[in-house]
Amino acid sequence: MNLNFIKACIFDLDGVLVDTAHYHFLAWARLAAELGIEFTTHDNEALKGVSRMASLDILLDKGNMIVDEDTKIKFAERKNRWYVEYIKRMNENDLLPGVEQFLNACRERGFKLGLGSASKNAKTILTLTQLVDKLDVIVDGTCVASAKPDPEVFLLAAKQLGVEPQQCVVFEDAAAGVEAAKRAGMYCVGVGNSEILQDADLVVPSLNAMSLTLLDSLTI
Ligand code: B16
Ligand code: MG
Repeated sequence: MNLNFIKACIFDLDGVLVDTAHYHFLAWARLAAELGIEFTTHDNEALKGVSRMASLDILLDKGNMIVDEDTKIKFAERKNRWYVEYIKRMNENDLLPGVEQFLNACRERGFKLGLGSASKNAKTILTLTQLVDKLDVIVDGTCVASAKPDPEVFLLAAKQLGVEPQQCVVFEDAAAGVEAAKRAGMYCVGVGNSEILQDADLVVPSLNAMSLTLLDSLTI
């Protein structure tokens, strides 16, 4: 069976459409340094696609730190203030390679297009990079109760797009996101490192390597 069943593409934001993963890392590393916790780019992999509070839990665990809820909220707010400061100057030139071309090709093919992101800053980023009008629905961290790897964000995007989960392809850069897509019953293209994204149905290094011809040639 080929992938002719596809009616919609759902894109993760950080690491797939834009390189905000780097700014998340800078902000978490700054908080970690303040707290005296060692934090490397390798540690950062576990935070990708994971919600802000879950990311903080992972960081505090790494430092063997136990703090109360109020302190956690203050830490998360501090990290977010730095992150928002870093992303302020983003514009359409910050889209990752191949994004515009692939979105346009999907649109011409008649696919519905959605966002499925854990970020609560997604609308700000989409506005700065002028992507808002290119998407039919935007489902982000402000719309769901359970974060990735829970499939809620992708199932809600499919529902809002008016398609069945089995008719969707998800593009994801994080292991937690791949798990969420597979649990949603969707075809998943991993974007990035094939070792980290080994549960995806297909892995490409970036959307630059993605085309409708490639999608058409796939079989499951
Ligand atoms: P925020 P995605 C995720 O976005 C990021 O990958 C993850 O690193 C971040 O912690 C999460 O959003 C929450 O982001 O702090 O902006 O609400 O990859 O699902 O688009
Ligand atoms: Mg991501």
